Amino acid sequence: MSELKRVQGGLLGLACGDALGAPLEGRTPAAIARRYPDPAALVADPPGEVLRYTDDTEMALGVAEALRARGREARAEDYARRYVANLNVDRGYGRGALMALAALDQGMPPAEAARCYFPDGSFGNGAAMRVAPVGLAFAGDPEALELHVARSSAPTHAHAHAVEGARLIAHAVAYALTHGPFEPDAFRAFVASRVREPAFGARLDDVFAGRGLATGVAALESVPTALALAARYAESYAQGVGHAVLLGGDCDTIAAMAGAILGAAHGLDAIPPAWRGRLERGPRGHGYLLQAAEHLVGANA
Ligand code: R7I
Ligand code: MG
Ligand code: MG
Repeated sequence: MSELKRVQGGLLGLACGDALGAPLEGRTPAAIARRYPDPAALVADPPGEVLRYTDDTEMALGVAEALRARGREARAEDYARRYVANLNVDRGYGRGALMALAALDQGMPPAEAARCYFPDGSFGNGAAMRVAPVGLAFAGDPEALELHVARSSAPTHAHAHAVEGARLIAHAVAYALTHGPFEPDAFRAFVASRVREPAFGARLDDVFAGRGLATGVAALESVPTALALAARYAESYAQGVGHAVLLGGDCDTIAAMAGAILGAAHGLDAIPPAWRGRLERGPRGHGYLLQAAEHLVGANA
């Protein structure tokens, strides 16, 4: 399979997970199970004629656009400019993120803006939910990947947990792009080898052993869950993303993160047509996402 198909799978995989989870965000698994007992039900009857993405995809597009414009020269200020320019409050941002974006818009430097609402920096999953383009662009260059995880996170997320979540998702996406369909145990070992924050190591031990899939908006909760689902359903994009959506809670984001990983592993054509066919059209919809993926191939030059 071509690299382009995998990169497109990563970006569209993120957007489809986000848009499928969005109408069910905040619900309990039991409430969701009444309509959707399994992923097959989500394929047969997606939640909406049009699947509209949220802040997760809108900000991921910002990351992709900064990379398209500046390549490996992209700085925190370049990422910040895109996030601010793209902001559409209808897409449901976190409240700390909204405050940081307002401060950036007023000209506050990224490092300050990221602490203007939560003084220790947000521990939300906002840096992780949007980071996939960094993993896609720098899959063969872990040093550049780390640098651009830091730069793309900086404008809104200063907390060590938020950045660690973004690091792990970016590395996982890069692994999927490089390896294609992967062995669950090899993927788990790779992710564990990238951990820096002990709290994440402990959480990953739990979820990789099948204990307690947390669904909260904290990076420490939702990032390990997305990684565990990507491992457990390594053989199928639809199963992994479907099960992420069925979890409820912050399921748009968990499905976006798992979707980016499994989409990069299996490629664009593994996304069920019932999902991709309903993804919103329009100037920044389906076609624009495909185009953004094309520009990511080679953004690392
Ligand atoms: O991280 P962020 O961009 O939010 C992303 C989430 C995803 O689920 C999206 O789909 C969207 O729904 O929002 O936005 P933040 O506001 O930085 O963090 C998200 C939430 O985490 C905050 O609104 C808080 O509820 C919580 N949070 C904190 N609470 C107390 N103290 C994050 N950091 C803190 C903190 O330091
Ligand atoms: Mg969202
Ligand atoms: Mg969310």
